[in-house]
Amino acid sequence: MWDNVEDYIHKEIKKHGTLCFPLVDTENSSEAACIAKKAEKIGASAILVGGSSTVDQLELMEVVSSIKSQVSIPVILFPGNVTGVSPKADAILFSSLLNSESPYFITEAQALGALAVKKHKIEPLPTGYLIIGEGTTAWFIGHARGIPFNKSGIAIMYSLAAQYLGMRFLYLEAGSGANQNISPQMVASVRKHYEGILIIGGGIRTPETAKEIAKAGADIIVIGTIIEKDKNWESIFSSIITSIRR
Ligand code: 1GP
Repeated sequence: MWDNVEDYIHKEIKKHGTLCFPLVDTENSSEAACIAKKAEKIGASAILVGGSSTVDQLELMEVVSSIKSQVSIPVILFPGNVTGVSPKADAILFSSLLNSESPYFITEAQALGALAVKKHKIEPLPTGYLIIGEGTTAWFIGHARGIPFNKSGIAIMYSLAAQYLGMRFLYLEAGSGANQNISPQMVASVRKHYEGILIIGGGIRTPETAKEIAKAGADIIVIGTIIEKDKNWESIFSSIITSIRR
């Protein structure tokens, strides 16, 4: 069991190497709980709930409560806006979209949401959020100036800035359902400089890709679309976990 989600994540990384967090859709609470339960059984270390298009807070609350009733691993919010804060969650990726062109996604949404995080005693995990590439929902909604996939140097600059600003988590995001995942080369370049917990997500669909990203230095790999769209997701998810674990 765990009291503090950040400590738990560190211990899990020490134990297993790279971890896998499924990102669960907020549209259907009974299905979400069932998916989360299966994912825990397969080996997920935590469940992420949210995304850039989560806007219905009542639905989100139901989904978080139903997942909480089914799993014993942490349920972590992954907000794309203030509407992504929900009372029953254990923790929140309290993120700043560092390469947004809109101050709203860098500090304003965070200020609007902060008191609710405190009130509901949700553990904040300070996270630098960086969008790589363009054309995805996260990129569009977040007014991101996407870092080109082949510009690892720019990703390094932002990653170090996140570290120096005290962000203990860094999420490199290609966007849900992205055609292209973040390259292992970019992950390895960032890994050389960023010392916190490195999360990679977007467009990862195969155990082979997940393995390369893990080997390049990712601490956590996020898998969303496969779980939502692929009937065979349990077997793919299981292979991904096997391929990234030490
Ligand atoms: C999205 O990084 C996550 O925020 C997961 O991406 O849906 O492409 O797996 P996919």
